[in-house]
Amino acid sequence: MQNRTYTADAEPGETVTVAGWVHEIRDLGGIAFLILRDTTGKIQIKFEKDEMDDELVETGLNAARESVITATGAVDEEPRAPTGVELTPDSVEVIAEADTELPLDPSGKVDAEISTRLDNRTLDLRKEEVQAIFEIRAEIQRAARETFRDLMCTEITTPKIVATGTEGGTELFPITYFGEEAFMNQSPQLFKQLMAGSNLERVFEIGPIFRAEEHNTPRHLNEATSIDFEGAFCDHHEAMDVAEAVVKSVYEAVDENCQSELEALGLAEEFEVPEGDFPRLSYEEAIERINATGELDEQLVWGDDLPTEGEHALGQDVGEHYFITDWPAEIKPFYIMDQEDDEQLSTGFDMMHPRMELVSGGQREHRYDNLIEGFEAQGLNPEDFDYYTKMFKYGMPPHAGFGLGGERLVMTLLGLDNIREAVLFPRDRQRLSP
Ligand code: ATP
Ligand code: AMO
Repeated sequence: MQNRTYTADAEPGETVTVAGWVHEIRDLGGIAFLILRDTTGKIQIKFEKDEMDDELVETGLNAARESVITATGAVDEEPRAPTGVELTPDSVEVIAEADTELPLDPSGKVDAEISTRLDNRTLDLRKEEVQAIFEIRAEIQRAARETFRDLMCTEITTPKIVATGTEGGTELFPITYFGEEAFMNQSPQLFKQLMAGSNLERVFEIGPIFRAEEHNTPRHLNEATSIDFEGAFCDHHEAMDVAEAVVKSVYEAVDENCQSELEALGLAEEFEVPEGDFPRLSYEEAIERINATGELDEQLVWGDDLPTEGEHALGQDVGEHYFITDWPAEIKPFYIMDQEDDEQLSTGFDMMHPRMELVSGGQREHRYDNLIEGFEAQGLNPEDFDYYTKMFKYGMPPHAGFGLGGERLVMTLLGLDNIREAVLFPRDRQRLSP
């Protein structure tokens, strides 16, 4: 819209046209105020009934809440106005009228259930604190991209419709692809590895992953955003360094560039950028510490995956981001390399937030024969992965990488209770639209 001024840019002494939604109307009798809201904030529009054209007053004050309007007039300083300035209109135009009955209250005075909010995301995102989550999410992705670029990585986009899965057969969404069976991709794993073997060497991707998780939890989605890294000539220690650098840079960027959003969420005081190196515990140490907390009914033994309560107990114990390294090889996928001096141990690692797992990664098996054996050991037919395995015969360097859950990063950074808060239109067992 030409000549439009954002409310945050409306300076005293100017005559401007603002455009946005009717947030609130306060009619005090002789004087009334319409609060107009746009993406940058709000502005008070003053109607002095005796001094203004009746039609103008009527147009402004009869507009239903959440209608879209424009108003043109002089901006003046006004200490009593919420933002210290107000606009006295010469004209007001209703551009799109809103129903008087709304499915949820964007002013936030009346709470709504999460399902009502997700069904009406447009209205939900008119709330300052919900808008703030998505402004911060965008900043997180921007900062992650910048850090990867600083670390010499090239951003890639890999296919989401694929012929084979990699992260366990039960969690695939099958689709029909011109009469053939295909799947929605669970992870860019194989493609990013193929690019680590190309001259790109160091790559990253921020893109969707699809997982047919049957269970309904506050930290699983059926469509999530994965922040993936893969680097040639990297080992698992270097991949952990990259994961740590990315997570820290994201916290720093939010701290530096999102203070008003943190304030809208009531987090400005408590928000902290992680300091110091993230501790790196071995799997063995992790299970010992979990057992020592006495929080689990049954003691964990070597080879067990960490149950959710175990992750919580350890998270409380450690109290900051940390890595778990030296996992048993048998519970890590085929593409993770075993340790050279002990085949029982893998080079796989997880990065944990005290509340949950954020990252999985490791050094990859780049030796052709070992890779084929790994497929067979996991019950996969290596021939189905020929497009991948054959590239390991043409000069595949050692490489390592990780996948970082984008929504879990937003969720843990902001202390959100439910991962769905961090997605515009979440996909879960119950939810396929909007
Ligand atoms: P009139 O001026 O026609 O007699 P009124 O008596 O309703 O109308 P005021 O007494 O000026 O209006 O104000 C009513 C209330 O609105 C008061 O509490 C006053 O502090 C507040 N108020 C007045 N002008 C502004 C303004 N520009 N911004 C915010 N609050 C205002
Ligand atoms: P993994 O399966 O552990 O590893 O996934 C990596 C990270 O992605 C996030 N994540 C999810 N977030 C929300 N809902 C889900 N259903 C979901 N599934 C995963 C988590 C998890 O830590 N290919 C490997 C990564 C690698 O080795 O590079 C992989 O996909 O935060």
